[in-house]
Amino acid sequence: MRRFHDSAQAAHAPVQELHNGAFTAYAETPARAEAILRAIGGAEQPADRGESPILAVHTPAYITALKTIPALWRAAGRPGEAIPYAFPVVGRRPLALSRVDALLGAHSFDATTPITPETWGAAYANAQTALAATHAVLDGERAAFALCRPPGHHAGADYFGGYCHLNVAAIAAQAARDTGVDRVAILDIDYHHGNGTQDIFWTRGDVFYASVHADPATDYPFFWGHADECGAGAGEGATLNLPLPHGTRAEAFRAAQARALDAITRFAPGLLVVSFGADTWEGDPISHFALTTGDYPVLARDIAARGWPTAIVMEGGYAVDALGANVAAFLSGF
Ligand code: SP5
Ligand code: ZN
Repeated sequence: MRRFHDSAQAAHAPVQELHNGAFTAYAETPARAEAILRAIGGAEQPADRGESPILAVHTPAYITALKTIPALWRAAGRPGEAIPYAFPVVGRRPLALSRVDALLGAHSFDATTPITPETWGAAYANAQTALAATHAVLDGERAAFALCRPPGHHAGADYFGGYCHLNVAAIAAQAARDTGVDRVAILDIDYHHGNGTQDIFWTRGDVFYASVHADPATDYPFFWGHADECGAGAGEGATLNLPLPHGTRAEAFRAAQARALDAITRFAPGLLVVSFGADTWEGDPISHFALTTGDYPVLARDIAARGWPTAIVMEGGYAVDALGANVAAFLSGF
């Protein structure tokens, strides 16, 4: 399988995150990608397809914010990484404020995702990696892997959060649409619900979003991913959420994934994007499912058996010592 990664993605490397009321070591590290790269035996450098496929998903104001926040943060006299702390809760007027803290809050939904001077460049390279895998599939590969890092599925059209800045799965899906694929499906099997992906395609009937994830009643991102969220307008019925409880093992996860695949089969996509997170693994330090390394080829074979051209983008997975083996196991199923 062709696989893609750009070493420029490693430049985004925050040192700390706000977690349970205190700062702890940042879980989403460049070492994650290094471990995966070792296990899969390297990757191709992606071509540079420019900003337009990114702007097909994200708003210009948001992209400008990602680029300018680090300098504004410095200009405000702050050391270290830019971290939002005040948010315009639902229903506030959309004020065009320029104070860096207002800009941070207006373009994020949590305080766990620091912005550094290197973030934009790394996020840009990350998007190119997702696009490279997508175009490989559009050009005839049966499946291709984008070693994305940072992850993407928590990022919306105009907001970051959950370690994500650019929604690589959405950028991949939109690129396929813009290349003439009529219907694209996204299967999200990261431990967490992909709130950003859901939001981006919420009112669209041309991109189906199905997610198997930890119940947001107990788990981040809490405010999205409940079973009754099905899309709206032209997108009604094109979002499917399958929340599962702590302790979920392979049998229940596989059954939920089969439900998602059955719904995607009815949708009949021309291309599938898989948001793959290995944070469903039993030893993940921030998650509570119980999949084993040996379960990943089984899940992957169930997906591959449906026969859709498939672009796989990397999302979460924080047990760095096991991450390479888990990703290699999943890819082996294709
Ligand atoms: C893509 C993805 O998997 N994002 C996950 C975001 C989860 N954020 C909430 C949990 C934060 C846990 N932080 C642990 C810090 C350890 N030092
Ligand atoms: Zn996750």
